[in-house]
Amino acid sequence: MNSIHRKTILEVGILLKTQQNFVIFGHVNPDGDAIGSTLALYHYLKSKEYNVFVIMPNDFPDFLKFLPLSSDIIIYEKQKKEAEKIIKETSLSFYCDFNEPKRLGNLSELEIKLDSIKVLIDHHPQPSKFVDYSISDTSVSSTSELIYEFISQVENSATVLKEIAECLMAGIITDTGLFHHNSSNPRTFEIIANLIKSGADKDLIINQIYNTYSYDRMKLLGSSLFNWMRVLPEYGSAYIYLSKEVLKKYKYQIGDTEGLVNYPLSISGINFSALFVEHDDYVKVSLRSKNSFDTNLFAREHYKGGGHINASGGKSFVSLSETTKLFTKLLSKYKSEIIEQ
Ligand SMILES: [Mn+2]
Repeated sequence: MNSIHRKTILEVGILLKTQQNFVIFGHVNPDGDAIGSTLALYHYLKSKEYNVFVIMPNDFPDFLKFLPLSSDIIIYEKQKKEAEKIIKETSLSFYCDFNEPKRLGNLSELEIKLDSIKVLIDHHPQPSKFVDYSISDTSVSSTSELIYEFISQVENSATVLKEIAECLMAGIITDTGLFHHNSSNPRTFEIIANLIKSGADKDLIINQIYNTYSYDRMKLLGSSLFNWMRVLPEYGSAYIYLSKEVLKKYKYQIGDTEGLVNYPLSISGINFSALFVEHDDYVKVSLRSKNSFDTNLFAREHYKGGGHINASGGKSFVSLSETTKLFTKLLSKYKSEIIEQ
């Protein structure tokens, strides 16, 4: 973490003491890092007896609901009036794990008009400038890692409250895919060590997140790999496509396709993987790579999305079959970038 960020953290640390009403926002379709980082900050500010709320644009997967106080999270889609009242009264807003207002989904218009002080804590590339304070660092594993740096520096302590440690551990574990990617910096493991010292039970957290599939989810995984995966060795690529009918057959719940996009990368010679999931008005696109092929650029260019080099997402607004056809066409254009690395 560089000295500019250290300075900003201390500035924001001082600023906290002058404010009372805080809101912490996460992004649409919140993942483990969005929930882990916001909830950890929530526990911290609550322990300081501030008036604080976490607001998400929409609901989050069940496998994250074991996290302490996750039931306090306000889901804008379900609790509009309550959320609007809280947002009006807030004097300081935190934005965690995203860096563009549009990632707030249906909340974005309402929120950005607000004249509260804005603090960004995030690790995605190319942040847009809409905040007063920015702790934006693409070199860390996750936003949860930055929240750890924030709390430990403001408190001047390497250990944190147990609840904070559990949330941050969940965020780091999910954003690195169990330390498969974005985790080659020794600092990440120093932080994990400090979280264990703080009382977080690593094995329990991994079991809660990864070993709590429903039988239907497991069958969806089997079917996805057996029936709906196409492997294109000539492009070093593979994709999985899931129609609404298939999702219905396996009683799809939010979070059931989480991690599915990583499976094709286990095939030798496959460097780039995509997952296409059909929704009512669009096809959700997830992209992963295991070399330096930049999925963030690919998602920005073709799917109105973005993310990181090795993990990105976006949307396609043509049919599922059209989406996979166009994708295959694009592969021939990117072939050398995907393979020759
Ligand atoms: Mn993240």
